[in-house]
Formats: sequence, structure tokens, C-alpha cells
Amino acid sequence: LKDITVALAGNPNCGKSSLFNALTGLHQKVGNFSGVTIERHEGYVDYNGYRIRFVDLPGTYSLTAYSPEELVTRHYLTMDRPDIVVNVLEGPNLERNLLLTTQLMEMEVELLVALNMFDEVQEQGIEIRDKQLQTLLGCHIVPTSAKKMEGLEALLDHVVRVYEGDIEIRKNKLAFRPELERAIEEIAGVLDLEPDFGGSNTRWLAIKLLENDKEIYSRVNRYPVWVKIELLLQQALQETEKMYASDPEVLITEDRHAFIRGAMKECVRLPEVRKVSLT
Ligand code: GDP
Ligand code: K
Repeated sequence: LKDITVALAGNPNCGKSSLFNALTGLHQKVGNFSGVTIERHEGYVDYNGYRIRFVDLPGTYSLTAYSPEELVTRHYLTMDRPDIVVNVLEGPNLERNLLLTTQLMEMEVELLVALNMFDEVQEQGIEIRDKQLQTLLGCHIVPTSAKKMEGLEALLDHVVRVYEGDIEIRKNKLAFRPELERAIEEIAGVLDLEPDFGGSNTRWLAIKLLENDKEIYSRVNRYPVWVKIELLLQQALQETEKMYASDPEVLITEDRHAFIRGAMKECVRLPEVRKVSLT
């Protein structure tokens, strides 16, 4: 059997544990993530000559450094490097769920989306143009229902095929407004000069620095390149204050939401009744 490690990531209540249970059945064990008291559920399923190991990450809305759950999740993704990350989405609440997706897109992980609660999506008459959404997110999307045990085999099949590189899809990245993109590029360029960071995901580190991420700050500020980076961060702040009367952290969030609104507009149609009841 060939081993594939898959991390399940998603918002709280997206149905992640239900999906994990449906996929791994009795082959489960519970431990802790190192150094913290957050439970780590692991399980596996044997499928077509592969042992697919699932790690159920804590439910999170975001990947900042503000909560232990979010820190555990991104440490796992950046340090343990699972083969594939399945981002479980709550189908009927796509818009809210996509914030985490935009952050996973930045992380250079092999991403796959499980569009869960698809039974609810259909019942509520929500139309999702999944091909379009796939192109925007730059990853494959598999509709699932953990409740009705549907789409599970399709998900496993996609895991194997993504792992083997059989079904490649063009990765997409969320482009921030030009001033931010320029700052990201410059900061990443400086980080690339430091051997300890060169080869790692310096674009992600640069975005995090512009978001004032304390953990990434403390990882980077002991290096000589910090002097240059601090200057670039100050420049970016001055520029965005002048142009938008705002700071990079706020603008990055705004741009993520703008991307999500665009994706929703292009790919999702809510039924008339729901549109009315929302207004
Ligand atoms: P988690 O917080 O992401 O682990 O979410 P849970 O697995 O605990 O599920 C949250 C709620 O959604 C529970 O009441 C589940 O029964 C329900 N649920 C999970 N998956 C599905 C699904 O595919 N369809 C429907 N209709 N409900 C689901
Ligand atoms: K739960």
C-alpha cells in the first residue's frame, strides 16, 4: 500500500468531523497536537492500493496567529506538510467559508475542496457553477454529503488522482491591489536572500508580515534581512495610508473579501426565496 497523508481543514460546523468519521470509520485514534491540548484525530482508509491517512485539523475561520487552533493548523500545514489538504466547505454557507480557502490558496499546498452538505445545497435550490469556481480557486471541487454518505468515493478518487498528478489544474492566486502586490514581491525578494527562508513560501511570509502577524515577525526579525524588511513594511504603510487612508492589514482583508464577492457573483445563485428573506 502507498501512503497518502491528507489534512482536513475547514470552518467549525462545516461537517468536518462527520466527513472524517464517514471516511475512516473504525480506523481512528485520538492524540494531541504537540505542545497544546488540542485533540488530534487521525484515521485511515484503504482505497485502491493506497492507505489514505486523514488528519482532522481543528475548525478555524482563518489562519492568523490569534488562536491556538489557527496556529496549530498552519504549523501542521507548513511544517508537517501533508500530501494533500482537503478544504471542507459548508455548501449552503459558501461565502463565509471561502475566507479560509483564500488563505489556503496562499500556502502552496496541494488543495482539494469537498463541497460538503451538498444535500442541503440541492434541497435549498442553490446553484453552484462548480467548473467556474474550480478555475477561480485553482483546485478541484468534489460535492459531498457526510450525512447521506454521498461523494465519499469520488473524494477518495480525487485524492489519489491529485496525488499522482493525473488531474492537474492550473493553480490560481488571489491578486491583491497593485501597491500590496509590489510590497509583497519586494519583501519576498528580500526573504529569498536569507538561506533559512529561500525555498520556503516567501510570498506567504510576506503577506503575513504585512498583516502584522506576530508569530511570523518573531520568526523573521532575528535575521540580518530584517532591517530591509522593516523599511519595506514602513514604506508599504506610508503608501497605503496616503492612497487609501488605511493600512496593509485592513486592505489585505478587504481584497480577500472582494475576491470572494466576485466568486460568489460569478459562481453561485441563491434561490429567490432566500434572496428575499435575506433582505
Ligand atoms: P465540524 O464542526 O466541522 O466537525 O462539523 P460536524 O461534523 O460536527 O457537523 C456539524 C453539523 O452538520 C452536525 O449537525 C452534522 O450532523 C451536520 N452535517 C455534517 N455533514 C453534513 C452533510 O453533508 N449534510 C447535512 N445536511 N448535514 C451535515
Ligand atoms: K464537531
